[in-house]
Amino acid sequence: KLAPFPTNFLWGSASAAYQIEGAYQAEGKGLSVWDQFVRIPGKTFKETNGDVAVDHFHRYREDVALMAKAGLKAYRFSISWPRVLPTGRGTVNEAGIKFYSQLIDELLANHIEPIVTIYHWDLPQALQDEYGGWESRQIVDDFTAYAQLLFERFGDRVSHWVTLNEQNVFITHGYLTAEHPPAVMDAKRTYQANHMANLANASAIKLFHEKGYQGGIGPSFAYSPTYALDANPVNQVAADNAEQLSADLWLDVYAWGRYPALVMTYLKNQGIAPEVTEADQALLSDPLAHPDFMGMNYYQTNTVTANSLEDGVGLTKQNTSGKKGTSQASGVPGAYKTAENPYMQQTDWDWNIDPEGLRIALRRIESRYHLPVLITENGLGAYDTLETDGEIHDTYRIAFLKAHVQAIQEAITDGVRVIGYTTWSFTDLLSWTNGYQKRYGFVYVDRDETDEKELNRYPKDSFYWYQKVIQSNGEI
Ligand code: BGP
Repeated sequence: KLAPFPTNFLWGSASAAYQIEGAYQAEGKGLSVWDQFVRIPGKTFKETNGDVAVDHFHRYREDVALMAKAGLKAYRFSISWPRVLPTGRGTVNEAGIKFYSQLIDELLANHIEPIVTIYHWDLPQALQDEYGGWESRQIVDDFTAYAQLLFERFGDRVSHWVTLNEQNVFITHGYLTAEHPPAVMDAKRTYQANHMANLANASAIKLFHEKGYQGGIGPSFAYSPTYALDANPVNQVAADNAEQLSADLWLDVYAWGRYPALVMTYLKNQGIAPEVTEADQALLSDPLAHPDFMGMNYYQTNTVTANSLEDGVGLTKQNTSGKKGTSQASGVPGAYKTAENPYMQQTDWDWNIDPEGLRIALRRIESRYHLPVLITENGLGAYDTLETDGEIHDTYRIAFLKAHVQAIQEAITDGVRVIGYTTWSFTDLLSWTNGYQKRYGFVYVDRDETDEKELNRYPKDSFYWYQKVIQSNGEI
């Protein structure tokens, strides 16, 4: 028999500033690295960008009204760092503060709890230009000061804070595969920038705890658990390699403040290990710098086999075309490479559909780190069709979410403390490298520039399904 969802379970949805707000130069906002990156020809899918996005900056009241209609208990959104601090530090843009303050008030007035992400990838361009952004130690102080500003201005009304969204993604895509800004491909710089991000995360969490702000704080990690393709022992070693290199390398540092030993040995052997000073280690190990919950974004699992050191498969970019079957294997030579799992189906972007993997991810975080989990993202990116009557029959999304809600309930029954589930996403929004065609929302947003209904909102069938799930506290 399945255990019920806790009565205060945070049923919600999520978004990120750059992907929804638009108004990229409005009311004193500074530019972010994404505002700049999308202007480099050929850098993004079909040259789309977030200049207008879904215009949430001007339509937030309408969006919150829809959230209230859906019955959301929580809404996770991010604050644009350059909207509140246009040059990254120093002078505060009060108009930016006012926007988020009004958004928070609007949510609370509708009994929706704000979950605030401090950093969802839109670094102020000024900090990138001034000292190289995440590669410099200066970022640790600047990020902490930025976080403190938010705690001071909004801390009385916000009780869940997410420090960094998917550090594992923004660092590896920014410095290893060059899919995100600053589009570097250099392993040594990757792990150095990653170390700075670890320090920034720890420093902001420590400050939050030291100052005694209400509520809890934690990072959000993009977790894709790994399976070995089969019982061949060499594939089991490959799966262990992948799990350590793609999960423990981040999660162990967040929860315990130490880098996994085998990963450090591997990075040292390759000459790409970060430099960890004694002061760094002291900060990372400080219990005050450890999270109150683990935020987890879950989309899929990976299945791997062994990968030779000499002719091994290396990193490859993702399928950003939306043409099923166009992705290739990727991996780390000498460690692992991805393989097709015969038990799974894929989305049009070749992401594995695996609800059981969510249960596995939840169980592993609870049993390894003894932390409650806030599922900060999960959802299905798909093509949707707006019918002439304004309806969207996204049965595939309902099926996907149903299976994942069931997996969460199974994990709760297993004993995992899951505190909430904010699906990706509430409205449709910009997918960083896939443009607007890959849709995740409960609410369809018309992005057709040729028609006067552009940017109009339409609840999809999944909107009404989720409304019932929330009303019944988890009946799918
Ligand atoms: C996560 C990000 C989100 C969102 C989501 C979907 O990695 O935190 O911002 O974009 O993935 O990914 P995509 O847009 O590539 O389909």
